[in-house]
Amino acid sequence: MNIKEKLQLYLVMGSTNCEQDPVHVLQQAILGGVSMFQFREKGTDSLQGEEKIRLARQLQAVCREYQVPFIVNDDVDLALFIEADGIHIGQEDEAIETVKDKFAHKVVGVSCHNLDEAKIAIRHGVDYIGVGPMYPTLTKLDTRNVVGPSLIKSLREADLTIPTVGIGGIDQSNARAVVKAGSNGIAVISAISKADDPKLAAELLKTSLY
Ligand code: TZP
Ligand code: MG
Repeated sequence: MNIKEKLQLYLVMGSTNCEQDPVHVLQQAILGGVSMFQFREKGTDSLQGEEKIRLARQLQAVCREYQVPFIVNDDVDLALFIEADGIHIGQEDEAIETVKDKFAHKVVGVSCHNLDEAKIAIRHGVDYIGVGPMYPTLTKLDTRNVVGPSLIKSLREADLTIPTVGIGGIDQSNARAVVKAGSNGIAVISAISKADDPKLAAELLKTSLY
């Protein structure tokens, strides 16, 4: 898998982010150019237990149909149980070492908010890092301070070549700045999940990158 290419347009989403059926949103988004997907089922009213597993499997099936990598956020047990293509963890989640062991031949991504976190993630051999928030966002309430595209620029200036995706408040108007700073792509939630036409939203985001 060429992870740098897959990171170009990374959709992150769970049921609570959607105003339409998540399966429909994902399918349309992939038709519009989404190249990687992360199932992130979080927040009040998020699905639990069997319902969460059922939705995960439905979304995974869509990803398989279009050969889009299906990554699970945080939930190591779910990712292993349904044999996801990988796992994405934050700094407060399970330790990178143990996650790397459990996902030896799968994709492991880690959220980083500064150079030191990025260096540690790289030392542990992660496949990619998510860097953010790029811009203010209302989608995740417990975000760190906005770091902006300049953190990605600093990372590249420090010769960190790890596949990198920016996240947080990214839309058509600011996506290009993230890639220009040296990111391999953008990760979005609301810019696609809340769009009336997720296919068009994905197309416009993709064309806004270069
Ligand atoms: N991590 C940092 S910001 C963020 C996450 C999950 C939320 C991104 O959502 P949006 O709607 O693309 O700003
Ligand atoms: Mg997390």
